[in-house]
Amino acid sequence: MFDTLTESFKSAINKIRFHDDEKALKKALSELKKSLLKSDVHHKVVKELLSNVERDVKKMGVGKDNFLNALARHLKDILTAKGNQGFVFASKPPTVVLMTGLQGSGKTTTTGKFAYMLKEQKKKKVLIAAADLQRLAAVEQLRQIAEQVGVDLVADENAKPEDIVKEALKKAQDGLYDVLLIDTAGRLAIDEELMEELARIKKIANPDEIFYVADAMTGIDAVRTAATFKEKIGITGVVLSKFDADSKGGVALGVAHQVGVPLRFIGSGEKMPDLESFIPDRIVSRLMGAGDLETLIEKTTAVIDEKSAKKINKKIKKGQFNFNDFLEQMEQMKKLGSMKSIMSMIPGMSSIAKQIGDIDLENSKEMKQIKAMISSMTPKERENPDLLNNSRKRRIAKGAGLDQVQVNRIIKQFKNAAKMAKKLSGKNGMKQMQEIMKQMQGGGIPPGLLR
Ligand SMILES: Nc1nc2c(ncn2[C@@H]2O[C@H](COP(=O)(O)OP(=O)(O)O)[C@@H](O)[C@H]2O)c(=O)[nH]1
Ligand SMILES: [Mg+2]
Repeated sequence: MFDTLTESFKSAINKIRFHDDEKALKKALSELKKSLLKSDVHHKVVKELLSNVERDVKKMGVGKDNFLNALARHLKDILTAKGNQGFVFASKPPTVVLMTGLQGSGKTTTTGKFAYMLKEQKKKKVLIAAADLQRLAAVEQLRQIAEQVGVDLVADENAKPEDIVKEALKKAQDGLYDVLLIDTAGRLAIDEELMEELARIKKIANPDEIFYVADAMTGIDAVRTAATFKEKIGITGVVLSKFDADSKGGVALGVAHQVGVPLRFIGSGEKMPDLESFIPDRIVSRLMGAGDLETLIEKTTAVIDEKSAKKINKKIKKGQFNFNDFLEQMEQMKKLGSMKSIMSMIPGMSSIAKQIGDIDLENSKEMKQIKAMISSMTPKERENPDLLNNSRKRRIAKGAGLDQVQVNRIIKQFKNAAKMAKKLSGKNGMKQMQEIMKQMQGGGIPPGLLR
């Protein structure tokens, strides 16, 4: 998610040794400054961050630990604004959330992502209200999203937004919903009419949270419009959408400090699982190359149930991992979001995440081939990969529309992966894994250091 920034932090950190002189510090700071500015972090934010770091390090003595600690501390300060972090539930349900933003910023998509996260990870009962009645297509879009996620929707193309909100509030209360998400209309630019409609809806809904969805691709404009919404409507959080398309990432670093409202979530793709909470502590850890295992664990425990994970583990250990297990694992992986975002949360893996780009588990050519191959197998063959002799492979290749070389290659890869997994699941497996990571990290920071 912050590939470029993480790289430049690492490089600056490596300029400082355990005990060093002020010249080394100057060099590291100037390198940081250059790359932060290049990443579109606002120049005032950069200046404040770096002068704070410089002051503290000089006070404590130039050295790697002092530099790391000062950088981590002041980064966290910059990323933090007064207000809630992550998704916060009202003390009395339903928690009412108003989604605001300009047209095309990603309000409707983000509404769906919230519903997905709340339902899948937090096991909450969610209701969505379609209060965008500017365009008929908007209601239909939300209807499809609600259906896809599997949550209830209040919508009526012929009603007024205010009436929809009233109806939704009543339904949320009567139906004992945990959360009500209200999707509103946006316009191409900020105007009186938009603000008046939002003010009316706000008055009726009396929301616990007002999120402003800003398009990360609009760069500095995202910050400016968020500030205007804060002033005119009063927002409690910012969501930066389309962060996957913004390779620089600096807006995310400056927005909380500049607007004075916490950045709460980041949208990292078009699909429903592509939403990440922005928790300053964790982001600092990630920026400094130490990964974000907490978020990863949160995501995986919500999606992967413990029982089946244990079952799979046992099979792997015994060398019995088969094609059915593989398909099941792939289904679960899909729920975690994009491969790139998962990788970037693992300590030391951020640079690799950058290299692998985005593997689309559903649509990549390889995945399609593997799925076609498995679906051409008999149940017995799926259970026992060792059954696959040449005549069976020929039959499978024909059924899947692949040639035999492709089938052989996939089976070989599968067997290698199963072998590797078996090795890693053994007694010294964790140690081996850590060794591999340490080598890949190449001078990075041990994850524990920042806490
Ligand atoms: N790549 C990417 N696209 C997004 C993201 N969020 C929204 N979009 C796309 O942006 C476009 C506008 O989104 P929409 O939710 O309809 O915006 P709205 O007008 O504010 O409701 C759609 O094509 C979405 O698929 C994101 O995080 N990443
Ligand atoms: Mg919309």
